[in-house]
Amino acid sequence: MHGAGGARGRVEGLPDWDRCAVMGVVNVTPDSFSDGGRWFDTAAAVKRGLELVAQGADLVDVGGESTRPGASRVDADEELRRVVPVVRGLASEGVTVSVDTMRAAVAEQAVAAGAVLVNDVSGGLADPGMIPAVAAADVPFVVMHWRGFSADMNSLAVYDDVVAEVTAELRARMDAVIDGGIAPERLLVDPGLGFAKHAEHDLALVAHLAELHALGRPLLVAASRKRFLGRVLAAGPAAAPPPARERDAATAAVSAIAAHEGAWAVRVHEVRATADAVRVARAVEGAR
Ligand code: PMM
Repeated sequence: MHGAGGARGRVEGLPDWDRCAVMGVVNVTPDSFSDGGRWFDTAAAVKRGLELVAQGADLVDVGGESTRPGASRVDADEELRRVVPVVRGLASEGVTVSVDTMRAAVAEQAVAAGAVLVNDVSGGLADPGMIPAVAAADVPFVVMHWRGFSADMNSLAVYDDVVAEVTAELRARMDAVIDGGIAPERLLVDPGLGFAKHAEHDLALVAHLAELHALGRPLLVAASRKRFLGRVLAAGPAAAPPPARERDAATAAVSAIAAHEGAWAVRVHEVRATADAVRVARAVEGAR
């Protein structure tokens, strides 16, 4: 029941898929670095979410604010307008929906509309109302490693030992979130690839995913189309990276690694190849 690196674990309040789960991404934003603009409309976003499920997504993560490095923040009303109808539309079709937001009000309304998981890239740091809101709603919560908003996260990418520091900072956030009233059984942890991290930091974290199992909670890994994959795929250190849309095969490679290392879920924009990758990892695990 586990990969090479340790237990996948269970999250109270979410289904158990007996393999690494696939979280498909629907960004309802005009500016997301990887798929922005294409789904910036409720009906199109719901259709996209259903397509991802048909391709093998186990859950769909709906977000209305770009966290691309350098991005400025969207206002709360606009985020609500983008996210809530899409959550409602997908939940009403029976989809397991998570909401990707740093705002308590968005989390609350998304849960009321049917979301069953709150994915806050700031781990509750961006909005002091978030932890009480999630505790009151009694839904699972993603604690992601985060050091600051997108506008200044590149300057925060300073580490002596990225794996040790991310683990320690995640542990501190978990403690704070549990002190704030969210049940430990409802927590997921996420190393936050690309958030206040350069390519070498992201690669080190992927290389040492199993060490994050020391945190004792299921692991979510979101490498999809990120800059570090662009760097890996570029022809040389000075060469331009391929555009985000050309990083899906590389994303699926990370999905296989993460599943093999016991990740609970991988979060991806294009589901098909990752759905295969997690099934291969499961079959290999079964053959041990
Ligand atoms: N990355 C992005 C958005 N949401 N959520 C979690 N839990 N972990 C991540 O690494 C993460 C996230 C940014 O990527 P996108 O703009 O491509 O969705």
